[in-house]
Amino acid sequence: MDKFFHVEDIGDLSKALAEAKQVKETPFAWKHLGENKTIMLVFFNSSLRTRLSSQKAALNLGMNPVVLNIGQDSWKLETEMGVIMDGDKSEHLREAIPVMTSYCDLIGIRSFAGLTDREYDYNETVLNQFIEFGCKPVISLESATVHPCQAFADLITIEEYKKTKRPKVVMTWAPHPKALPQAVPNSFAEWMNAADVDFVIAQPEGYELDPRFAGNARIEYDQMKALEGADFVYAKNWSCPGVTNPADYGKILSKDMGWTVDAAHMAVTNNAYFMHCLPVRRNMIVSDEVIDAPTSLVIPEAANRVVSAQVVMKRMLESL
Ligand code: AN0
Ligand code: CP
Repeated sequence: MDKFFHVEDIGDLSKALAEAKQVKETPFAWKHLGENKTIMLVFFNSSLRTRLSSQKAALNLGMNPVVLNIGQDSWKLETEMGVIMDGDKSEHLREAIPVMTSYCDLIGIRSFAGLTDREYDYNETVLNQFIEFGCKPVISLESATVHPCQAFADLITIEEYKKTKRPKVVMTWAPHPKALPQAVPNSFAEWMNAADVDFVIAQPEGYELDPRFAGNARIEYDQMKALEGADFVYAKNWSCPGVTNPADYGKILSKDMGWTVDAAHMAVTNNAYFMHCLPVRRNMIVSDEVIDAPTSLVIPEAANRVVSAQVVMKRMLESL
């Protein structure tokens, strides 16, 4: 395994879930694998869970994690090719990438979408430079369009808590004061489409995800109707993906607080579990009552980030 961006990179999902279960039960059983190996975790943006869970996963495998916060600990990096570097950026990714990969065996990158240029973001311009100019296996720790470590942890959580063989999983858009990337909903949709679940996306009009990720998922514009009989409610805000109107890419089209997941929304479900990747804005995305209820899975979901990261790193170490 030399990259982890999309669901197909992990191969057979039932095998991956069985491996996740083993890793969770015996996290230190592969401590020899990472001996004298280093993973570089490069952050262009803030993180709590990804930063900590990736370090913990690496340590469980006996590997040394090295974390770099670009622009804070390092020089500010230029990411565009062909520009005259007369601004505040002292170094180009073209040099920084091969330098960083010369110091490690695996590399993970967090680099959010800029949300201004759809083509630049959807071509994964920054992440792909790590493939082109680096020479080590690359993990997306949320890049412009995907957050696969999150989606894998979400699937592990659903597998652990599901009460029926094929649960109904509803991903619902919810309001947020700032424009957020589409990486989390893109990956969640991609992974749910590949998993054995009944998957529905509830969203206001204009928020249609890129077809590469939405696939054949059922889209419902009436949130209450979508939530009826749901076993899992996965809330997330995302900005306009610009599918129907490219000029709206990255914009906020709605702040409708009627979409905040509250007790009235949960009442029409099949006593559903509530999920969110975190960080979450309380009483914007979800009411206190719902996130504090015993049916809220946000903490076990975050804890499973160690498991998903460890399976991915383990597979990469095994194929070095
Ligand atoms: C980011 C996002 O929505 O992509 C990170 C989520 C894991 N969220 C925020 O910036 C609040
Ligand atoms: N869910 C998630 O990736 O959280 P962080 O942004 O804190 O890493």
